[in-house]
Amino acid sequence: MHDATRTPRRSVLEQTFRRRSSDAVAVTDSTASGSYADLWRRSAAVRDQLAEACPSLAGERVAFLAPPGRGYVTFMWGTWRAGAVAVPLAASHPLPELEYVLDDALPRVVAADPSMAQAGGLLKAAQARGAAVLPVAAPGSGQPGSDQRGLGPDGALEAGDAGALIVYTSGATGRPKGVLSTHAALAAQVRSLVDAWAWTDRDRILHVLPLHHVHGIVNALCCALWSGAACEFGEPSPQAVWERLADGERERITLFMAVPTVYGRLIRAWDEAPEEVRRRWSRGAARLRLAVSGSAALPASTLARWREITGHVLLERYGMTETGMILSNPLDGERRPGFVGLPLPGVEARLVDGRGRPVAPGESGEVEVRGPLVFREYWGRPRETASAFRDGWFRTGDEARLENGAYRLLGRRAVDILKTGGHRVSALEIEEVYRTHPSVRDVAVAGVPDPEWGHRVCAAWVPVAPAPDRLPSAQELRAWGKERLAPYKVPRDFRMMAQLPRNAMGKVRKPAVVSIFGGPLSAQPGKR
Ligand code: MLC
Ligand code: AMP
Repeated sequence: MHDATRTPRRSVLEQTFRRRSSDAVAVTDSTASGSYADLWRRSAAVRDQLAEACPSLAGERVAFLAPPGRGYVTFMWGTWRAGAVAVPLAASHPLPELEYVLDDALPRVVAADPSMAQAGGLLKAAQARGAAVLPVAAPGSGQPGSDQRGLGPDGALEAGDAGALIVYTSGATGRPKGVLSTHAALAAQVRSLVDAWAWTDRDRILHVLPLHHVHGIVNALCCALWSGAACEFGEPSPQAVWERLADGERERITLFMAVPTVYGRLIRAWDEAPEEVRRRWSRGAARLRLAVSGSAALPASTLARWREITGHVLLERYGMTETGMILSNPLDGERRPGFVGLPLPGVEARLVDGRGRPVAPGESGEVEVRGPLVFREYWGRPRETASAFRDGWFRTGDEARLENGAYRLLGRRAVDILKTGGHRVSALEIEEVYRTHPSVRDVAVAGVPDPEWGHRVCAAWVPVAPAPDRLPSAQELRAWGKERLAPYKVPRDFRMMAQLPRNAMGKVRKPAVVSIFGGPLSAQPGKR
C-alpha cells in the first residue's frame, strides 16, 4: 500500500503514460473500444492541435464539450499533455450556462464535438470572446498523431502542482464557482479510492454518470484509467443498465457507481419488470464486485431493497467537488445503513463547532478536511478561497456526528444549497434567474425532501403588479428556465402566491416555502 498522506509522485497522466504501449481496452463507448495505446497516440494529436491553435498553453484553460467516450478521454489527456487545465463542459447545459463558464474560466481554446446540439452556439460564443476553437475529433477519425516526443515537452507530466481540472459547482451565493484541482490533488483523490476499493486492471466499470462532476470524472473514469481497467460508457436508462449487467455474452461488469436517484430508478424498473426478466437482472447485478452510492444521502429503504434484489449491500461514501472523496464505508467489513464510514486513505477529517474547535466525541459538528487531495482554489475568487479554509482545514459546510466508530451525516448548514438527483444547486442562483422573467416580481426557491430526488427543487413566486392578462403556467415557467439553466436546476413545481412568507426582518422563511409544497415545516435538508 502506498503512503497516501504524502503528495503522490505520479499524476493520473503519468500513470497513463506508463500504459502507452498497452493493448488493453481503456474506454468503450457506444461505437467502439479504444486501447490505452490507441488513445494515448490520439491524445498526442490533440496536444499538437492545441499547441498549433495556441502556442503557450501552460496553465491556460481549455474548455471542451464532448459526449462520454473515447473523444472525451483523448481530449482530456491531450489538454493535460499540452500543460493546460481541462474544463469539461456539461452535455446537458443550455448555452447561457456554457457562456457563463466561458466568461468565468476564460479559456484560451474551446473545443466541441460537432455532434453535440450546443456545439455551434458554443464555438460561436467562444470566437466572440477571442478564444481559439477546435473540433473534438470524432472517435476513429483523423490521424492518431505522432508520439516521437515522448515525455519531454509534456510539461504536465512532471508538474504535480500545476492545475489539472476545473469543475463548476454551486455555492451558497451567486453563480457557480470553478473548483481548480492540481494534478497532485487529483492523483491523491484517485490513489485513495484505488486503494480503498481495490481497483485492478481486471476491473470494468459501467459508467453512466455525467462527465462534468467529480463523481463521473474522478471516481469512475480516472480511477479506471489509473488502474489500467476498462471504462465502459453505457446508456443511462434503467433498462439499459440492467440489461448490460445481465449480458453474459460480453465482458463482465465488475463495478457500478451512481447517485441514490439512479438506484431508486433501477429498483423501480426492476419492480415493474416481468418475473423472468427480474431473475435475469438480479443474477447480472449479483456478479458485480462492488456497487457504490454517493453524492447525496442514500435512503435506508433503497439500500435494503437493493440488497433484496441483488444480494449486495451498496457501499455509501461521502465527498465533495473541492476535496474528492472524504469518508467511505469499508470494502470489507460492515457497511452501516445511514452511515458514511471513516476517512479514506490519506484524508484527515474532523468535526468542529462554530468557532472551529473540535467537538467532544458523540457531538455533532461541521466536517473539516485536510490532505493532499484538497483543491487549490476557486478559480479567480481569492476571497472565497480564503474563507473556505480555517487553519489549513477545508470547511465542507456539512454537519456530521461520529457514532460508534462511523460518521453519520446530518445535513448541510446552508439551507440554500440543495442536492437534487446528486447535483449541488444554489437556490439563490435559481431565484436570481427567475427574477428576470417578465411576469415574476419575486420568487423563493427551496428544496423539498423527496424520495426520488433527495431535494425536489420548488419555486413559490409572486407575479408583477399589475398582473398581466395572462400569467405563465408552471409548464411555461419550466420551459423558460430550461433555456437558461442546467436542467436539474429548473424547479419541478411552481406555486403562485400573493406574497412570500417572510419573518419580521423581511427575510423569506424557507421552511415555510418547503411546507407549501408538502414538505415538513422543520425540514433540515439532507437529514435522514
Ligand atoms: C437531461 N435533460 C436533458 C439532458 N439531460 N436535455 C437535453 N440534453 C441533455 N443532455 C432533460 C431531462 O430529459 C429532463 O427533461 C430534464 O432535462 C431534467 O433533467 P435531470 O434533472 O438531470 O433529470 P434526468 O435527466 O431524469 O436525470 C436524473 C439523473 C441525473 C439522476 C440520472 O440528474 C444524474 O445523472 N445525476 C447525477 C449527478 C452527479 O453525477 N452528481 C455528482 C456531483 S459530484 P424533462 O422534460 O423530463 O423535464 C458530488 C461529489 C460526490 O456530489 O460526493 O460525488
Ligand atoms: P458536490 O459539490 O456536487 O461535490 O456536492 C458535495 C455535497 O454532496 C457534500 O457537501 C454533501 O452535502 C453531499 N454528499 C455527498 N455524498 C453524500 C452522502 N453520501 N450523503 C449525504 N450527502 C452527500
